[in-house]
Amino acid sequence: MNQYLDIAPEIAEALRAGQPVVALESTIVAHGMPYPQNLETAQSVEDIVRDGGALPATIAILDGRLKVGLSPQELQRVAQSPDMVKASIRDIPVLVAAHGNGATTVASTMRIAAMAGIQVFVTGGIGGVHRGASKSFDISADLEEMAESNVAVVCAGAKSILDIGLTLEYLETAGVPVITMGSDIFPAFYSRDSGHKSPFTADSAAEIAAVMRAKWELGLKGGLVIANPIPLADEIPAAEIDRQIQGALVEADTTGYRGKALTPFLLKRVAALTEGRSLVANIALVRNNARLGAAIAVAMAG
Ligand code: PSU
Ligand code: MN
Repeated sequence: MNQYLDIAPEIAEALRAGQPVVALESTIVAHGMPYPQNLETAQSVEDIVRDGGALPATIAILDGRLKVGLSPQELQRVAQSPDMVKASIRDIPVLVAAHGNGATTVASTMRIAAMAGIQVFVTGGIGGVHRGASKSFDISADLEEMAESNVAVVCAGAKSILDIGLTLEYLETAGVPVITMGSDIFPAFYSRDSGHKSPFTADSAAEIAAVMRAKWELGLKGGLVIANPIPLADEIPAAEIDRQIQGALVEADTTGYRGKALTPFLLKRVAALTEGRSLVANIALVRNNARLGAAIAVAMAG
């Protein structure tokens, strides 16, 4: 086992026994939501995964150790301490060498989950190709990682702060199956309809698990995007949130937010401009994803 990895005993044992485990990221906790909603959401997502018959393994970098499975105190630390670096792939070796603290993005959570042997990962939304990427070159490392790590990422699609069409193109190039649960339309996080067709559709966790097994047994390297549309009752239709997203994008541009600071800035501004409505939707969709992720992990173990 990797000398930098700390797998919580309960999770190590479950993995050895082939029992279902679901990885969870920590950037969404440290940089995606305000305190205390971030901590409450992280705890409730862990509970939902357990209720679904799987073990939750929240991933973060603490004191330079790659942690798989956090204690309640460690989760609290991720949710509250101001020194949690937003840690993507490039940050991993730097934080390890400096004994630093990092909240892992989708990309780095996937990589660490794969190191630990976890095949299912639940999050809110994935990073992607930013609008205007032809000039800024801002394409999330999440997409590169999808071609690298054998992990299925359950999400509510991609936010329309991104160019969703280009994000889907990139995933096609990287050979990543994008499967939407129960719909032939790819979802846009707060909204069920991104205006883009989903490359594939599935109607059950078992069907998704069958594709995962086939992919990896064939030796096809890399991940899958499992898009789970936000429940209808929690949805903010695109037409109702587009104006705020546009506003946030213009603000980011004029105030010079770019690089790794851009996504957290946009999330904060959209939450403020919708007077918290986007945060409520965000919490609902992550919880919904936790239910599906647990079901997929159970189907993979069965
Ligand atoms: N999208 C969200 N919420 C999030 C993120 C994305 O709706 O919290 C976070 C995830 O951790 C994702 C990261 O991996 O932002 C992408 O950042 P970047 O675009 O800098 O790669
Ligand atoms: Mn970026």
